[in-house]
Amino acid sequence: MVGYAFMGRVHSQAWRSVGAFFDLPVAPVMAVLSGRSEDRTAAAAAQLGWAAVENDWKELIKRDDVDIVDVCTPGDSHAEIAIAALEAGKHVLCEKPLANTVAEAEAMAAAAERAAERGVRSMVAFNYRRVPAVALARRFVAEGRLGEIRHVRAQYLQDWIVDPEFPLVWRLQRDKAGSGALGDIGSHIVDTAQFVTGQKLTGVSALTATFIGERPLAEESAGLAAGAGEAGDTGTVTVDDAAVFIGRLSGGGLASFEATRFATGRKNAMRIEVNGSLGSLSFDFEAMNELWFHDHTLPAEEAGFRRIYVTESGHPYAGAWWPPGHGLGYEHTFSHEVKDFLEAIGNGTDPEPSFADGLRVQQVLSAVEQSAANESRWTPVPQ
Ligand code: SOE
Repeated sequence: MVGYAFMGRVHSQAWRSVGAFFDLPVAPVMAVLSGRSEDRTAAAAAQLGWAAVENDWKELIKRDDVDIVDVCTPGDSHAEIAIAALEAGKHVLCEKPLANTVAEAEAMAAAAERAAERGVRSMVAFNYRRVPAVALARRFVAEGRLGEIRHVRAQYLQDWIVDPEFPLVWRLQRDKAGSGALGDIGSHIVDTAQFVTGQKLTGVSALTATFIGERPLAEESAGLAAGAGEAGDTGTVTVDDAAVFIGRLSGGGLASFEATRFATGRKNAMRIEVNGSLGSLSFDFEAMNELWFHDHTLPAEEAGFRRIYVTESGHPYAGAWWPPGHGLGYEHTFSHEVKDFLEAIGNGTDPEPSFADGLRVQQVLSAVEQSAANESRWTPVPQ
């Protein structure tokens, strides 16, 4: 694994526990953790359960005891690390968004395609696909239970940077993160909308805003929280704080998206509602074990949204954990992600979402930025 901050910690938890809950064709061994700072990487490896440490990721991908590279760094290094690892014959799991630019994502998707010919697998870590309720939503749509999809309403609402004194962490710097709320959390709802409906976005019209332009400088951040810089020093926020956009789906339906870190009171409200000719689905990550379903084929007197508590053994992923009714949390989505990845490696299949899927999300993000820079002009997404 490269990187050990928030994503590195939650991925470590997944690698550590997945084998205890799922029957896997291959067993993960947590071999090496890589990070630039010698002390901090050693401390993280000891805490998270990695056997060895490399301070240069290039050394990590040379090692014979490494078969899989898990990229948990900020977006500015995804392309270089992932491509080098694939070329070295290592399977790659890469954090989202896949890259900071479409050009990087294209290079990564091309490297993944070349590697796949040699049986080397790659996957981008859109973990919310692996929330049991989201996977169940996908199942309902695929089974035709919703009929024709007319609307998708997707939101990702957080509030962790409302305070103007919150420091300029890497997620607020374009050179490191690529974009702001758009890439960090908007990418999740674009992927989730495309995954649940099985359709692609064909074009968008967008608005973005940066509400707080200057922030105190941060110490190097270990996740979302960060220490303050020298008193009084500030730096410029170079990304969006919020993005709102509409889009058309390949099946003809209409979609709307809102990604913001300024929705006071909303902590991790990743929400999606889908309306079809035969029914509707609604999900909110803040109640992640629930999926709401309206069956429009029922008599009007009986129909209405009802809550499905997605903890039954027949529900996606749920049966591997606790008896029905004992819900799951954020970390489980990552266990499901590495489980699916290891199964694909063991069974010799290509896992999803692929780097090509990651590239398609990147193309949507880029279209959103272009539209927002051109007074919301309608911007097609390359298909
Ligand atoms: C921060 O906005 C963040 O940690 C994202 O980077 C993650 O992808 C999301 O799961 C939670 O929020």
